[in-house]
Amino acid sequence: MRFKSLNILWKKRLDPSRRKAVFTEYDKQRGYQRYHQYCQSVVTRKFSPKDDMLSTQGLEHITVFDEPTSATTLGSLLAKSEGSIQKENIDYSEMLQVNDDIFLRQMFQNIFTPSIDHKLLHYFKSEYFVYWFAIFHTIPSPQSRRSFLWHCDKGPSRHLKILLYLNDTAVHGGNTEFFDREFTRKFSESGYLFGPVDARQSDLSDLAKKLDLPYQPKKWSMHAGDAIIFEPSQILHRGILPNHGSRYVLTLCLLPSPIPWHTAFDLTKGVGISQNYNWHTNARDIQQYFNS
Ligand SMILES: O=C(O)CCC(=O)C(=O)O
Ligand SMILES: [Fe+2]
Repeated sequence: MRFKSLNILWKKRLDPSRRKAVFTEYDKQRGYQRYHQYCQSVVTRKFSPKDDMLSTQGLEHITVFDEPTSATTLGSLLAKSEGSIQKENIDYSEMLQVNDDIFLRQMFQNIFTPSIDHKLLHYFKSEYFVYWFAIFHTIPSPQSRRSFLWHCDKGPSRHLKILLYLNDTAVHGGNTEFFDREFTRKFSESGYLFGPVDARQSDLSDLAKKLDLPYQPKKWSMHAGDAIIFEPSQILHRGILPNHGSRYVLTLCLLPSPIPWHTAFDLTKGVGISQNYNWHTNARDIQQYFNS
């Protein structure tokens, strides 16, 4: 009897209809698809077709900074940090608060090199902007929770995150693992995606086996200045906690934009426009920041 009710409870946690429900909510009901189409309709820059890994698989490992630039950037962020925010119940990670607009604008300018800019322009087929950014400092901790267990982020189907490692995997032992878009889509049949946070797992191999899917998570040895660009709502991912040092990761959340990122940055004073990293209830409200 006890096992039967546990089984029912578990089944409830596995629900294949959730993926469609999430994308219907964000893309259609909250209007993120319409907003994206609007951004595409006003793009003036030209971009040529690309079949890079980001387009074909939904994730790509790139080098953004060389080692010295990464070290200088991290040093400046630490020096400029005016404090940190720790989320409730998360004692292994904090977000550094840096408010120097001029420094941040230059930092983003250094990140959005012509080749990365073109990759993003091509991915969105529109301009893009930094919806929010955060500098995560994570320390060694024995127990993986939340974003350190397998998940997809809730949100529109077409948005991107950049995880820019400011120090080396070798220095801390931390990393991030991923499955590509095709695996994640097939795996969605298991009903695991977008389940309750407390049902997240560190090992999906049993569920993958039931679906006859090869279980080969991707990860790269992240050197200081390396980044992963990925579609967080369509790509299963999980952080790997550091085990012998501090891990510093700059996370950027990118959305399509009707105007280039630097104009958006100037209009929003560089703070990003998402309140507490939450999605706007209606994507129409994002446009108002750019009408001036
Ligand atoms: O910290 C990590 O490696 C993963 C973070 C994550 O899940 C996210 O930024 O969506
Ligand atoms: Fe995530």
